[in-house]
Amino acid sequence: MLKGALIGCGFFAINQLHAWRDIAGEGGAAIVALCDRDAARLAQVAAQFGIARTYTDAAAMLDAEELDFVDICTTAPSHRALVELVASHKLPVICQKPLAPTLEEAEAIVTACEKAGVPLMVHENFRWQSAIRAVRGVIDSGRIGSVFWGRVSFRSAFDVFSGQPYLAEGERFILEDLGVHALDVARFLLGDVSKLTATTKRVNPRIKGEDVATALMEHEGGVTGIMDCSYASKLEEELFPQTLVEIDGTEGSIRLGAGYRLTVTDADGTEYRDVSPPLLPWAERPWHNIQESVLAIQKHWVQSLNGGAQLETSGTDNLKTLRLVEACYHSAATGLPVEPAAL
Ligand code: NAD
Ligand code: 89Y
Repeated sequence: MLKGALIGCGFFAINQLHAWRDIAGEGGAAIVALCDRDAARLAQVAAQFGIARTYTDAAAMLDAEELDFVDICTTAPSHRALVELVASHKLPVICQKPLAPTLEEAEAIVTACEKAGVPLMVHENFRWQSAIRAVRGVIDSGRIGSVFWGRVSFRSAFDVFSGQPYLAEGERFILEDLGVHALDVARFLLGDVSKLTATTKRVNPRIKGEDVATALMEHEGGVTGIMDCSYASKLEEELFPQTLVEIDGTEGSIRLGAGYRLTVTDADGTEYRDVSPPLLPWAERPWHNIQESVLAIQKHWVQSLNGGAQLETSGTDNLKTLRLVEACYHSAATGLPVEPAAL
C-alpha cells in the first residue's frame, strides 16, 4: 500500500480524504500524515479521518515522514513553494487546480518536477466525471462519425462563495476557477486548441472578478468549439455542478443534457441513456458528480504510480489547459484572437 501525506485540510480536502479512505480500503494508498498551517482545522480534520500524524509545517512533515507521494490541496498562491518543496524530497506530487496563479509559475512548477524526476499530476478532475467519460466513449466508438462542432457549457447561479470565500476576492474568478475545468473538458473531447477568441463579464457586483466567460475555439483537428461558463445564470432549474455538452459529427450527434441525460443520434436513430454519477456513501448532492470524479482521478494516480497507466492530467498536459485560460483573458482584454501555443 502506498503511503501519502496531504497538505491543506480545507473545504475541498474533505472530498479527497474520503476518496483516499475508499482507496485504502481497496489496498491502494493511504494518507498517513496531514499538514495544515491552521492548527485548529488540522486537529478537526485529523480527528474526522483518524489520522494521528499531523504537522503545521510542510517542511517538518517531509523531514519526518517516510512517504511515497504528497497530495497538495491548498489554494493556488501556495502551490509553487509547496510543489518545489515536495519535489526537493524526490516525491511524486498531486496538486489541486488551478496549478498556479500565472502561466509562468505553472511552468516553473512543471520544470521543478521534471528536474527532480518526479511525476506531477494536476487534480483536474472534471474530465474524470463519469458523464464526461461517457460522452468521450461515444465519440471514440465512431457512431457519430467525424466530429466537426462542439460546446462545453457550465451555467449556474449556485452560491460558491459561502464555501470558498476566496473566489469572491480575486481579480480573476470564473475562468481561473471553473473555466479551467470546462476548457480542459473541451480539450479532452474536441482536441487541443490552435486559436481562440473570448469575452468576459462581471455581473455580480459583490465579487471582484469576472463571473461570465465565453470562448470560440478552433481546435487542431478542425473542430469548432464553444466554451461558455457563468455563475450569474439564474435558471428555472439550478444545475450546479453539471457540465452540459453538445457534439455534432458527420453521422450523428451527442447531447449531455440536464440531469445527466445522454442523447445519442446516429444512422440507426436516437438512444437515451441516464449517465448519472453514482452517489458514493460519503457524497452529498449536488456535489456528487465532482466527488465521484475525485475518487476516479485519485485511483488513476495510484494506478499510474504502480506503473499501470500513463498520467492523463500530468503537469505538462495541464499547461496546455492553462494556456487556454490565459488566452481567454488575453483575448477578452484585447478583443483579438489568441494562439495559446504562442503564450
Ligand atoms: P481552503 O482555503 O478551504 O483550504 C485550504 C487549506 O490549506 C486551508 O486550511 C489553509 O490553512 C491550508 N494552507 C494554505 N497554505 C498552506 C501551507 N503553505 N501549508 C499548510 N497548509 C496550508 O481552500 P479549498 O476551497 O479547499 O480549495 C483548495 C483548492 O481546491 C483550490 O485550489 C481550489 O481551486 C480547489 N478546488 C477544487 C475543486 C475541484 O473540483 N477540483 C473544487 C473546489 C476547490
Ligand atoms: O472551485 C471550483 C471547482 O473546481 O469546482 C467547482 C468549484 O468548487 C466552484 O466553482
